Amino acid sequence: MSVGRRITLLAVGIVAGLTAAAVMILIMAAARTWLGISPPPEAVPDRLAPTLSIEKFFSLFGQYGGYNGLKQFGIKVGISALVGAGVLFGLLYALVASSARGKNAPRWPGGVSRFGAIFLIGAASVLWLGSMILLWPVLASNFRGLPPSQARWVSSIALMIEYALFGATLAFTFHKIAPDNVLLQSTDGVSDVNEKLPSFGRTVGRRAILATVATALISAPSFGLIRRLYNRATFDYDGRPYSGPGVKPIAPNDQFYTVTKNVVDPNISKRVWALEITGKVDSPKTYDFDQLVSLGAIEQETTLMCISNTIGAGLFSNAVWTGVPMAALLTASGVSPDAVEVKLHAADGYTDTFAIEKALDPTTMVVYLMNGDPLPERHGYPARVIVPGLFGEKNVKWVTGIEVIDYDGQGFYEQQGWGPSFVIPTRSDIFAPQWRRGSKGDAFVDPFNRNRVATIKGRAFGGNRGIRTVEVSVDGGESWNPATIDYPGTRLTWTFWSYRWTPTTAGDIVVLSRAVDGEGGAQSSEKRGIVAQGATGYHKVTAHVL
Ligand SMILES: Nc1nc2c(c(=O)[nH]1)N[C@H]1C(S)=C(S)[C@@H](COP(=O)(O)O)O[C@H]1N2
Ligand SMILES: [Mo]
Repeated sequence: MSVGRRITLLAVGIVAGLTAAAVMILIMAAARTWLGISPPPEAVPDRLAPTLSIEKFFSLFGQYGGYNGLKQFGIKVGISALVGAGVLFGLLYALVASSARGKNAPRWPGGVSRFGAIFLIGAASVLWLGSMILLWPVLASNFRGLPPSQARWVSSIALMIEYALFGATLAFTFHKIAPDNVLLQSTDGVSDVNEKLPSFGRTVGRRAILATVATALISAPSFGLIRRLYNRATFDYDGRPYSGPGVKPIAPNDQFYTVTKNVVDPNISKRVWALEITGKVDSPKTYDFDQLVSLGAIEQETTLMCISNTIGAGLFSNAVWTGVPMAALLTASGVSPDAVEVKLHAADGYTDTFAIEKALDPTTMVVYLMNGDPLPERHGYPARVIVPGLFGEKNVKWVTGIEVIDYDGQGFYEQQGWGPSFVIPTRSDIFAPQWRRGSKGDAFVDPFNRNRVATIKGRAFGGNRGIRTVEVSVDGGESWNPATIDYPGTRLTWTFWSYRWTPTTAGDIVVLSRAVDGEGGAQSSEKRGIVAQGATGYHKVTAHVL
């Protein structure tokens, strides 16, 4: 075969590969949009994220502009990889199909050479099996809310269909552009020398252009779907704090702090959503939404805080939740005496674990209302777990499964090395007047005036131990004065406090607070970062007194 023709056939392979990639991407985008099936560009990062160490995780944040930058990068790499796979398999297929065996093999419908087809079926099967093994833990996710046992099947079959369509489109397109009379022409060397084959380049060229146009047409709706998903992406609300002088004891739903691992959060359909109780129980059960609601409605005010909340920051909010105690669900299924923990599964593939004793505690709930309204999508619609006293990550949103396990399991973040304790240490901080975080620490924005009274306000939180007292120091921690409790909250919530201060000397003065929790435990003064068990230490804010 002449070099020119060989190159042309490779080019045909690339065109066919790109067409196949376009079809696969369209199917994946549609399956994600309407069926909530996570495509590999989303599933692979979800699978790998928990395997990173905390240090690696944070250094990647630094490299790619934070969690959001990293998420965007991951998706871009994923989509490029799909296109790259198109090019790679297109080239491989061109080599296989134009090899002596490929050309001489019997034909399948569409003129597909059996040898080529066997190659593609083999490659697709290997890729599918590889994907099943690699992605196994996240195949149980379904962003429309199918419970894990069903989601695993649906994800596996979807992957198989996606890969099969890719292979079929590739082979079909390749042979449409370079059909047998063209492909076989070059076997006898004679016609090769016999270079009166303007038709080869021209026919192939014309068909390749048609295939390229078809690829563009197939890609157009994918762009539309991907843009739609992108518009729902979490970039503008992941890591959103609730802080500043305006914070209220009960955070409005649309201002409650938000943290999510996802690029695009689940949009769950109540009709497909279900909650499975499985594992070490006598009788596994599945509840649909109405069945869950019919189990009862207990209201419980509870404060949530992210483990990544630095002292003074706002990944921290309080709401009134309504739902069912998890104990009711567990005892209805009969917990085995071997039970050690519950492992929670969510529609986004997120998992987390805590001790069975904690799961049976009457304050641990599966909730479906937040401040009286259905849970907002980003806070876990239609149902989430509330587990007072443990960091936010254990409060699994979009919950679809409660698995009782007889070992010490590790969830999404614990695998990275967070913990092992997720008990929220007692803390207190200042939210008013407005302060700003700078390189030299936190400082009030506006100066204070000597001999004029000012009100310092803050919050204190003792996990599920409540808050007994709060004290404020206006001399850098030398002496402490009791603060007034403005909103006591409950044992499961934060407390709001205030302190009226009349500065008497000019200069820079450090204001601090400290709390004692409801069990008499004093807030630790030891300065500790968020890694790996949450921050401790006093909140210090510098006041400039004129
Ligand atoms: N399914 C699921 N649940 C999740 C998360 C998640 O990414 N997926 N993030 C966790 C983390 S780290 C925190 S801090 C809280 C935040 O809950 P919020 O956004 O309702 O404030 O949800 C937790 N539950
Ligand atoms: Mo978190």
